[in-house]
Amino acid sequence: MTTVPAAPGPFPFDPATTALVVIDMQRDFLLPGGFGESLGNDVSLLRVVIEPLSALLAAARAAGMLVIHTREGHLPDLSDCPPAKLRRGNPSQRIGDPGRFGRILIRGEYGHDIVDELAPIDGEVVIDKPGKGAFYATGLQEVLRANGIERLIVTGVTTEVCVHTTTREANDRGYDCLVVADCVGSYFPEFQRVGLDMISAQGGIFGWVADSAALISALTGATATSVTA
Ligand code: C5J
Repeated sequence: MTTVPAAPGPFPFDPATTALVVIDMQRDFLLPGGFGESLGNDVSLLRVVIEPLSALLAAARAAGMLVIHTREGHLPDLSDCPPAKLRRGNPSQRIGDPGRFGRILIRGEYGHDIVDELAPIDGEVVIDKPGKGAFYATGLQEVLRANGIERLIVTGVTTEVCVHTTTREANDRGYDCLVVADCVGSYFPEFQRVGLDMISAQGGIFGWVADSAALISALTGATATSVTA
């Protein structure tokens, strides 16, 4: 067991029973010229996450932790995409439309995949999810159970959407979650700040928040003993 300084208080964890979850670090959200930018967003606000998250990913791998990546997206025929999600808003491009990096948020397309810097390696789990939360309509719960996971370290994008939804889903299922402040990103600075505050408020209503530097230093001295891929 190791402990990381966090808000609202220390977060104790054992790397053997803790998974690093990397949410939706996909080209469609992060690359200049991609879907995220076509919605009028400044993707540099998400891209700042890549460097600290690469360092955290390396530390988690070195500590032998289970690493789980997620990708938001849909089947090519869009049969898993609720019409309400397709209709939402007034974007110049919609899910399934041709984009600069292939059909937008469609499984198998270049833009749907994870950015090169954070590409999964052999043995890591990749969860394809049609919703914002990583538990909805996926096998995530079974993967966690099969690996004896009790706590999650949550990273990725975007803070107030898929990171929040997944953290809330995990919290409701009994997992203690640590959200890593500089390894989650939002297109909206005020949502980033408030999104993080909402997690640790009220004594940690959804979980804990810490910086990657503190987490990496806690991980450096800790090594997982058993992880089933
Ligand atoms: C969004 C996500 N923001 N991964 N997806 O639509 O947060």
